[in-house]
Amino acid sequence: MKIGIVCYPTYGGSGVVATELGIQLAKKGHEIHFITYSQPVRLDILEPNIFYHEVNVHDYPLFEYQPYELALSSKMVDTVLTEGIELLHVHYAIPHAYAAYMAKKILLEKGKYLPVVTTLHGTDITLVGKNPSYKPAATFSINKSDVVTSVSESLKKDTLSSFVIKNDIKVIPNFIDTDLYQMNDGCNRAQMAPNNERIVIHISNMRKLKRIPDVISVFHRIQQEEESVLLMLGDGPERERAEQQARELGIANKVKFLGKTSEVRRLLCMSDLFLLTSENESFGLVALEAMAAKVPVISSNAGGIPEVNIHGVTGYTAAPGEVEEMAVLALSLLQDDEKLAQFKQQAFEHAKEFSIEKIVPMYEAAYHKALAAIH
Ligand code: GMT
Repeated sequence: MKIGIVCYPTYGGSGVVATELGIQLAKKGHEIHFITYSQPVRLDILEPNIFYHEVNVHDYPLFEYQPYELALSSKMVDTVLTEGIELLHVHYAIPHAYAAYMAKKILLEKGKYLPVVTTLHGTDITLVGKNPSYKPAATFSINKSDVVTSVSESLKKDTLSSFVIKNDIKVIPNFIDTDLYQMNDGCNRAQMAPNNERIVIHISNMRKLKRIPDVISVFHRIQQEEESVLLMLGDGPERERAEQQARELGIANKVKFLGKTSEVRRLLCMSDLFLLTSENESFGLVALEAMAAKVPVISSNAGGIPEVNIHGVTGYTAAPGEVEEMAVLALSLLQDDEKLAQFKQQAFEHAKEFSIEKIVPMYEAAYHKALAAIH
């Protein structure tokens, strides 16, 4: 199949999933055309069957806001016609599903029917999409997609309760290549924990909905009873406040803010426990990444997280904001070598349920369904 993939090419989870999906589909022989405003970070355009088409948004002094959707629709039309693309798969509804609908209408005028598959990822529904400024357009474009998928049962439920959706929504969970997380050269724990402390880790874009102060509070409580360090990976608006909080609590020497790093897998490899305290999270791809690296997860039970982090098996969950409960659960693992080893293995085994081999064919089936709609 010749497939166009549209996504946010940045570090966000939806972009990561879309890029990995494109790479895996290309390996299976499909021709994959990424249509984005910059090259997706994890994309190697020299790989066979992978093509990249940049959306150019021209600056014009009259515009306070550049009309990105227009440029995207135009690029979709142009790429579909010149490359013979059979189907578009857009990740994150806003504004991609809307731009795809416009492209579809333009192409119809030219006698070409273009099926559109829309994958809902999270805040496109739970935060941005619900906003009255976007809701009518988001509802309309989701309903106009030929096939709609969501990354968790929880997100499907949220979508159906917040929007009037006429389409069926197929749940296709995110996936992971567990092989990538097996470090053959060993994990150099001493680099981060010279005194053999436990290593706790958090990774996010540090926005408000991640409840970053809770991460620091949970760790503050952990380190009172167990020698440990906290690795904070990623960056975002809540980082400065968290650094301040760590200083005020007198634990700044134990909390290492490492920023946006490409060493995520090596840092996960040396970690004992992952913290994810989000207020809302449709899936929690980062929790799955931790589990693939054999790191159990202490998380909130928000949104789709419990579909990934199984309470009492791959880690533990508690209601968002239940800092004390999360800390006690974390300590129950960190203070028991045998239990920690067992949870590490269980986390890894469960991560394998989200393998490429299991999930990618589900997308291929969705494409066949969308294509069948033409006839
Ligand atoms: O909202 C975000 O944090 C970004 C968003 C994205 O587009 O990267 O993440 C969402 O999609 C990820 C991939 O499907 C999920 O793993 C995240 O849980 C989800 N984020 C939220 O729901 C907050």
